[in-house]
Amino acid sequence: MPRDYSVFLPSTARGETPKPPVSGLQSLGWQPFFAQQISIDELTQTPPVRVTEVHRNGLRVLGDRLDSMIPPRADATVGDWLLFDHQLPSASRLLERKSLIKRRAAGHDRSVQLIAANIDTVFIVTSCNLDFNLARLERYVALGFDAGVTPVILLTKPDLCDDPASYVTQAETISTDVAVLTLNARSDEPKTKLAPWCRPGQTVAFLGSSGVGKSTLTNALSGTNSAATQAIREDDAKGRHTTSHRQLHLLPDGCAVLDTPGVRELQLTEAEAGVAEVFSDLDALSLECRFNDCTHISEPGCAVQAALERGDIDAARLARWRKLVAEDQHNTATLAQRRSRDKAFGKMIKQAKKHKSK
Ligand SMILES: Nc1nc2c(ncn2[C@@H]2O[C@H](COP(=O)(O)OP(=O)(O)O)[C@@H](O)[C@H]2O)c(=O)[nH]1
Ligand SMILES: [Mg+2]
Ligand SMILES: [Zn+2]
Repeated sequence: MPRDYSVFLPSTARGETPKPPVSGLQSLGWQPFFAQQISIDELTQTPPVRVTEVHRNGLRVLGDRLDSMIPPRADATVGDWLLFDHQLPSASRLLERKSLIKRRAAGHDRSVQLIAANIDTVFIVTSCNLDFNLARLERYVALGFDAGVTPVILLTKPDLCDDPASYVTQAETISTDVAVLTLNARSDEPKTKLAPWCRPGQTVAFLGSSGVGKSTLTNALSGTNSAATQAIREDDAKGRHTTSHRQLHLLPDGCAVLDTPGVRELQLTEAEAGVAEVFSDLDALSLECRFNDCTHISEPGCAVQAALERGDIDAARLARWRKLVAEDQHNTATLAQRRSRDKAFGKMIKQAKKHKSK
């Protein structure tokens, strides 16, 4: 039976009268959450601008009749709001975020990489083919929950698949709080099927592997070809990276859409709450384990193992949960170590400078 998706929608989409398309700042995604952070004086002296493009050599910021490039800064990412300082653009104040999508940076450096800020809905995109992977979807959903964003799972390429419904059934096991939709990105379906989330003043993002149709979906929503797309390899369904930078596409009806390059490796860091939300049943069980640091492998009094033996939970899903928890804990701990090391180093430099100036 198809699920009733209206419960997942923002209140304005549940049959209330739609507001007319927005203008000015609102069409960039400006919301009361940001407005309440600034005074009228600030608003006139340092107008709000949104980071709409992130390039290696700078950030493009857009505001009400304002379009500028500012130097790159490590603390800002696409979707962020800044109070634009005309005299010294690099000193523009960063506004508090409504949501933040981040991951552990790829490679040996365990630092955090900011993916996008102030996103309302994240469309987690995969295809009805070899790209489909339950563990990866769970990872993305945990990331979305943890970021404070509404995750929605999109299954593309149903037109190239004999049995799209079987993918839907699998994806729906992830969480009862996440809508799952199939849609042909190359048709007119995206505009109608995604309309409930792509409302005026909203910001949505597409995340997923290369080749699943993120740029095609972006183009379908905007009605343009501003996002470059490319065919995938037929043998393993793998895509190639065509989208090289992160960019917010502003739609005429006042929704902002973020297309992202495919992410090869997505590791969670500081996402404990998000993982617990996806696996809320297992998380609740673990509270009943005798030891509070139970790893749920062979400890006596383990409520999770007991549930497994009774056949109440799925062994594969349990294994995926344990793997994600371990990964998140490991990355979070190394990140904390790194931060305290950096702090100690900063202190040492400060003291050395003080000493020198004496
Ligand atoms: N038949 C079909 N092709 C699709 C669909 N979605 C994407 N494609 C094709 O898949 C390829 C990769 O799409 P692209 O948007 O570049 O993927 P991205 O890497 O996620 O941005 C392109 O050739 C698209 O035309 C779909 O739903 N059906
Ligand atoms: Mg792309
Ligand atoms: Zn246990």
